[in-house]
Amino acid sequence: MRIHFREVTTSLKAGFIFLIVYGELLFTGTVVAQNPFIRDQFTADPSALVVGDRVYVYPSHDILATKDRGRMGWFCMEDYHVFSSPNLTEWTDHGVIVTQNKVSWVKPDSYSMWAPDCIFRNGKYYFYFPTTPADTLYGKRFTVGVAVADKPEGPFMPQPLPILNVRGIDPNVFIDKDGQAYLYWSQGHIYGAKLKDNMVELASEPKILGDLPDKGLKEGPYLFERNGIYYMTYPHVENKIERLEYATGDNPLGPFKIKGVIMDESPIGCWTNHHSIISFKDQWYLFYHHNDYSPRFDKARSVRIDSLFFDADGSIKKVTPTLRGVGVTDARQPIQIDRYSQLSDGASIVFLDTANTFKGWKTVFAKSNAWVQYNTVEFDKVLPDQILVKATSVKGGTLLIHADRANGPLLAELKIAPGQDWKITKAKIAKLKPGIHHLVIVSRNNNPVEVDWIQFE
Ligand code: FUB
Repeated sequence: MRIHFREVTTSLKAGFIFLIVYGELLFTGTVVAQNPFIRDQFTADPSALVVGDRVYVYPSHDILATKDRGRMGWFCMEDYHVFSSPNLTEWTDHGVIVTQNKVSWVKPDSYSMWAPDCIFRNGKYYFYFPTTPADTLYGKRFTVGVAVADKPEGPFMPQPLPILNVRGIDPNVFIDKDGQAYLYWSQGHIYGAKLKDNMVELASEPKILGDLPDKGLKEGPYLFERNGIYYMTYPHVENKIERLEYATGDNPLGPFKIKGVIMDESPIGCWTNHHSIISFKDQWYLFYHHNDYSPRFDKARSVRIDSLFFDADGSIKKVTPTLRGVGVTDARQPIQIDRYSQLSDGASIVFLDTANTFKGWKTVFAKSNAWVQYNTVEFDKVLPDQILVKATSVKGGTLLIHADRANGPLLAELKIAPGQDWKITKAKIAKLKPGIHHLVIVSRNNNPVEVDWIQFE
C-alpha cells in the first residue's frame, strides 16, 4: 500500500495512525526513520538541500525491471520523488516531481532517470536530472535536463530541451559566494563548467577536472565550500567497487589535491555509492545510499544519513556507516532496536519477512547476555510508567532493559511468555530522569527471543 507521510506531525506520537489525505483513507506506519530513512520504496543518489528550517532530499527512485519495463538486472528508474523533514527523522514524501514520459525530449521508456540535484536561485528551484534523449542531436546516451519550480516540492516544469554541450550523468550544481553558478557532471572523467545566470545554459566550455584519480571509475561529483576550502567529493573505484573520496582546492574548478576517503566500500558489495553533504543546524551530514532492502541486488538501493565531522585543518573524518543514523527518537514511538548503535555477539538482525523486506527487521537474541544498544532516546517530562515490547519466544525468554549502558540502572524486566506468535508484553518501569538516554536490551537466559520493537507509554 502507498504510504503518504503528509500532515502527520501532530499525530506522530500515536506511532501507527490512519489519516485522510486528499480524500483518500491511507494507512501509514510510523514515520520516524533511522537508516534507511525512506522505508516504503527504493531510493538512491540522495541530493540534500537545506531550505529554511527543513531539509529536502531529491533522490533517484529505483524500481525493479521486468521483461516489459527497462532492462532486467540493471538500473530501472522512471521518475523522481522529493522528500522533506524538519529534523532528519520524520520524512514527508511530496510525491513524484518529474517523470520520464512527461519530459518532451526524453526517450520514452528509457528508464534512465539517474542521480539528480536541485538548487535555489533568484526565487526558483532548479532540478537537474540526467537521462537519455530521444533525439540523437543531444548524443545517444545521457544528457542533463532541468525542471524549474517556485517551491522546493514543486510543481516542477521541465525545460523544453536539455542543457546544450553536456554529455554525461550525475549533475551537481554549486553557487559560489560571488554568485557564479557551476555545473558538474561525470562521464569517465568529472567535468565542470560555469552556468549562466539563467541556470539552464553553460557559460563556459566544459573542463575536465584532471587532478582527480586517473584510474578507476569516478562519478557522482558533489562540490561544497567550507571556510574558503572547496571540497570536490566523488565516488571512485579504487579497488573493486565504489567508495566516497574527496579532493580540495581554492577554486570551484580546481586545481584540486586528492585528500582521502570519506566512506569505505560497502561491506556487502553494493557496487555504487552516491552522496551529498550539507550543514544543517550546526551539524554536517553525509547523505548516501546502500542496498538495505535488497541485499542480493544492488540496483535497488535505499538512502541513509550519518553525521560528518572535520578535523581542525579542514580534513573530513572518515564516516562509519550506521543503522542508527541521526536524530533523536521519541520514547513513546515504537523504537526499532534493529537499527542499533551497538550489538553484541549472540544478537543479530534479520528481515521480518524476506518476501517483503519493506516490513523491516527484527532483533534476534540467541543466548544469555546477548545485547543491543540503541542510542539517543528522548523521555519527556511526563515520564512513561511502562514499557511495551513486541516479541516472540518459543520457549519463553526474559529481557532486561538498562538505561545508558549495559551496567546502567535497570529500567524493566520483561518476561516473554512461551509461544510461536508475536505478542505485546508489558512491564512497569523504574524511575528515570527526563531527557536523552541510551537503552541497552539484554537477554537474561539462553531461550532465544525475537523483538520487533519496544515502546514506552
Ligand atoms: O543511480 C544510477 C547511477 O548509479 C548514478 O547515476 C550513479 O552515481 C550511481 O549511483
